[in-house]
Amino acid sequence: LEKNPKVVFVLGGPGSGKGTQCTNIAKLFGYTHLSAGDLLRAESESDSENGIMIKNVMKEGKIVPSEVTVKLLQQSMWKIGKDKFFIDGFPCNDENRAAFENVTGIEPAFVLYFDCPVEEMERRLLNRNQAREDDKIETIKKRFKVFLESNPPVISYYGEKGKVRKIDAARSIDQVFESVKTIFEAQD
Ligand code: UP5
Ligand code: MG
Repeated sequence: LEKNPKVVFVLGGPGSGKGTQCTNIAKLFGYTHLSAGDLLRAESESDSENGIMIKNVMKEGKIVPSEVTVKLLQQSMWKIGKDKFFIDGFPCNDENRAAFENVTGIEPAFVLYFDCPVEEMERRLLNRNQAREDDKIETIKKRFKVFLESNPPVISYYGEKGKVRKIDAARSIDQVFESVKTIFEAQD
């Protein structure tokens, strides 16, 4: 790519609605939606050398090593070749964040942060279709623990740079969508 694409990180706990909102808002504002979790799940199903490792890490609700995730994200952006991306579910921790910025040279334009109480996120994940291996209650609890430990440093890092747009994600899908839309109308 001649020029780095514009990147918006979309963060929030498991079940906060990142994927749901990205799907709707991406179309509206001409972004390409990349879910780090989806890329990792696809990679774990392929016969890549990292497949088994990724599967095991995800089953434990832990964070896959940065070099793997950053490479997948970077390759996807190159392959797709568009100029505006939502990166959903990444960076999970400060190490992810630093690795992405160092390797790609990209700083996000801003960070959407879906703020949602754990009880509501748990309800949503348990109500989902149970198709995802990590939507079992034991793994859900582990994902929450990792999120609560690892996400605050990322939010404070970008918060200090004035880049965090926090959204109350505990409301209905439509209400959250309206808030997200307002943020993009103000930015774009
Ligand atoms: N729903 C959505 N919005 C709702 C609303 N406002 N009101 C009521 N219901 C709502 O939504 C979840 C469910 O809630 C759906 O059924 C939806 O209809 C409903 P969704 O939009 O899917 O929420 P999302 O925030 O995307 O939740 P997800 O489960 O995808 O979150 P995670 O962050 O846990 O999952 P992700 O796929 O990003 O990561 C999975 C794993 O991959 C991680 O645990 C980790 O092991 C690994 N990973 C890494 O190692 N590194 C990374 O960088 C990323 C992931
Ligand atoms: Mg998701």
